[in-house]
Amino acid sequence: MNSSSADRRLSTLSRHLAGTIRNEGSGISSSPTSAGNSVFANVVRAPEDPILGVTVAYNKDPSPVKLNLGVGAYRTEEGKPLVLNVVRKAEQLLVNDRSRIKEYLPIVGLADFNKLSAKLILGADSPAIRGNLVTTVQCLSGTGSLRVGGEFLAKHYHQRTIYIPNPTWGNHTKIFTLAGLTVKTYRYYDPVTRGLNLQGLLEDLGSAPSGAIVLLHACAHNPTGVDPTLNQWEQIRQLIRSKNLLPFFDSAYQGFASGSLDKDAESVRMFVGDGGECFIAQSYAKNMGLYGERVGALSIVCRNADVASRVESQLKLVIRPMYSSPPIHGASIVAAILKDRNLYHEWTLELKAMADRIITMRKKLFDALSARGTPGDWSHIVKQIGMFTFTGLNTKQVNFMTQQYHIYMTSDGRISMAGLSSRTVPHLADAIHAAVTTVG
Ligand code: KET
Repeated sequence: MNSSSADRRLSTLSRHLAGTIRNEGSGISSSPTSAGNSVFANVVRAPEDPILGVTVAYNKDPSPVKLNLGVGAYRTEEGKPLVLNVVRKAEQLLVNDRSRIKEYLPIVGLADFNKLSAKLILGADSPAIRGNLVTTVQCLSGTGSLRVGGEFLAKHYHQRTIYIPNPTWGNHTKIFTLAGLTVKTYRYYDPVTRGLNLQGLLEDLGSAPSGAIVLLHACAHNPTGVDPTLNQWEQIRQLIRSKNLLPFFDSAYQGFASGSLDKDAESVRMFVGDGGECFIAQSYAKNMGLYGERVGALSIVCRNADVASRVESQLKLVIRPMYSSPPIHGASIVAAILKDRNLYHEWTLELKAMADRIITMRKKLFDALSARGTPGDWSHIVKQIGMFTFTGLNTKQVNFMTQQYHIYMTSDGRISMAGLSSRTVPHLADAIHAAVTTVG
């Protein structure tokens, strides 16, 4: 899809979200008292979410061989969800501490959690943190952090257009549109090379209006698994700074790309290191396995400490009427782990083990397809980074794999490698082989 057709699709979607497109013939129901007729009789059934809806379909399938490779959620070799040992330990510490209470947190969340989260993404020795240039607020995981950042920008920033990569995580468009921003896309992925379209990216950002916001995936780009090299990041940084564009990082996979927390933060640190301003949304869903605890943070790096503190005062006005203050449990787990040397070290080992298991799955799937002589070049399976493989399978092939093999994945051909195990690789390889050889 080229950028202009992607933009047309976005503008239709944004009118949908704003509620200005209605079904033919629908109108406000005449009277709430008319017998047997609901005042909501005209509500149209919404489609399932393109990612979370895959799990809904999977749950309905009675087949014993079914496999859910839709949502990006880590599974063990046994195919089970994983609670990290270090998380269990931290929870035990919290439970044993009788001095802990359940009072409301402040609007901005748990102070320790905020400080430690900024340190985790920016680095322990970050001059921006030392200079009090960073304001961090605890939010409802990555999604909530993006939304709070989006709402703040729509209210206080002069340029309301945000450029997101094409393709990107499907929820980005909805989050930023509903926050009140205008969403446009920039070229990112080249399906021919299955790599980064750096030229297209630089051209599109080069022609963006001065000041426009640019959404960047800090690492492990979802859904493509294609990240810029450090050299390419540097070119992107120079362009963004020279045009006064405003970078907004989505960091949902720190530690999951390379297995190293510091390495996966290099892109962000490069931008913060130049002294310019930037936004960062962090999620602990994947790297601490805290999915359902909804724990994340929004950091805004400002030019000076006074601006940072005024920005924070306005973030509170965004948060208070939205959900008042964030939940206490998940953030307490994260803070307990980040502040204790031993727990932190244990976390890095468990994180590395998750990242390594995913890399092993990549090798196994690649070998299984090679062994079957499946037509095509599958080297991207081992080259791509992070939780997902962007297979290149089309929607028809995906549907075929779901119907014939009970394998569930998003219709764009993305598979969550974290949901795969040694036991299920052969089944997936059989399905891909059959899809490629029988469905065009
Ligand atoms: N950013 C990206 C790039 C992302 O992939 C996700 C989740 C999030 C933010 C938000 O995660 P949170 O749980 O709010 O911290 N992605 C997976 C789950 C989902 O779609 O909700 C996914 O793509 O499968």
